[in-house]
Amino acid sequence: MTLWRFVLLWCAALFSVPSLAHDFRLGGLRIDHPYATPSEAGATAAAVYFRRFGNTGPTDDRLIGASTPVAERVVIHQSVPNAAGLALMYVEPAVELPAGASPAFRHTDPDGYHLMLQRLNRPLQVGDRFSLTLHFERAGSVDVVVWVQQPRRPAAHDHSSHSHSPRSSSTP
Ligand SMILES: [Cu+2]
Repeated sequence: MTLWRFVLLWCAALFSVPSLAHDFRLGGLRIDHPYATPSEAGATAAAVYFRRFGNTGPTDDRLIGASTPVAERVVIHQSVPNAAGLALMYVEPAVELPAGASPAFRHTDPDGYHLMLQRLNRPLQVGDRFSLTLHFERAGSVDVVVWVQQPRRPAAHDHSSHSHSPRSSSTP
């Protein structure tokens, strides 16, 4: 191997591999690249997403909650687009994770889930990282690290005027 080629490979390893993504496992549960969008000025809420969130194991499970030091409360939200194309948010008690399932959890999924951080202790800025503990009914809990990023594509739903409607009181 020439020195030049060695240097090129070394640079590629240094700049391309780390820091593009991160992922976590708990048994058969896979949590790929937890990320949050930066909080808007004055906002007290922010949303956490996952690039991929799935159950690759043989046992059904459910995500039943989460907690983080950066917010007072974390709730599970599902957005459901209505006929007018507006995403309505619903609070869900859990995310079902039957064996083999990988529910939509990206910010671009119009009908996906996200974790809503409520009453933030501090604003979330691009480049921040914070810990989040996910609680599963069977597998127990796992700590993940959430990266705060400005996504290239906007979120499928807007959190600046976020209402937390229970599913039973959805507007027609
Ligand atoms: Cu939400």
